[in-house]
Amino acid sequence: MSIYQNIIQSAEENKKLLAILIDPEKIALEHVPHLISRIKKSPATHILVGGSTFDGQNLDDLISGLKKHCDLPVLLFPGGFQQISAQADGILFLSLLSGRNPDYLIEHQVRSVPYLEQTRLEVIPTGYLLIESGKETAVARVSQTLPLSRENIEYVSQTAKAGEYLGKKLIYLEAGSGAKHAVPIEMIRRVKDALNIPLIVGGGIRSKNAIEEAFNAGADMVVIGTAFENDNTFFDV
Ligand code: 1GP
Repeated sequence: MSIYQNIIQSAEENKKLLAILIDPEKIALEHVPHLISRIKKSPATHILVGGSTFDGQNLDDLISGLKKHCDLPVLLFPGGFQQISAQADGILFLSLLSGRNPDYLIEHQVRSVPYLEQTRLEVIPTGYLLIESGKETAVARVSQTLPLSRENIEYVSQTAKAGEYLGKKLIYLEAGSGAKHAVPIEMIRRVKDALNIPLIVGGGIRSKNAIEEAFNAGADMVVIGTAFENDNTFFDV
């Protein structure tokens, strides 16, 4: 079964998915085995790898290290076309639909094609929506785009639906790594209601309670980066 089919099936069966995001700039290769031992003790179902400012150096080594010690699917979550590795299982092929910068809507995607064609990565078209979160995030800074207002849920919902109509297979509501405020619960609920494709939510989620709330509102997958980065025992009971 493909990674995407598995996400669809889980969404249909209301089995919630949890992804741990690894920012390659924040992990030294020698720490990968320890990191993996912690991930294995967590409820994670997927590993995402990527970052807004990462230049792609040593990405192959990092991902083969992860794959060597762990069976979870590894998905690239690229901040740019340099972040492609054939060692991963798939790629969230992101288009920043909340922004109006053509570089992040299509240019990076075009430039990634020669790299992607040398891999067997499962490519999952993903509409990526940056939501205002109380402070400027790396995604906004690097992409030079404005996030969508937290107040205008209708517009966020319309943007997500436009992504679905454009053929995206997933929608990712992103508050940004280390966000002050996570995506509002009511926004998750309304976007989920509007969509017929699975919904990923991430950014600024720092507690198990917040994970549960996002799931209950309709997130099919929640992404945890900073909270696990800061405390590898985050998921321990
Ligand atoms: C960022 O959604 C992810 O792209 C995770 O964010 O680091 O705040 O958990 P955090």
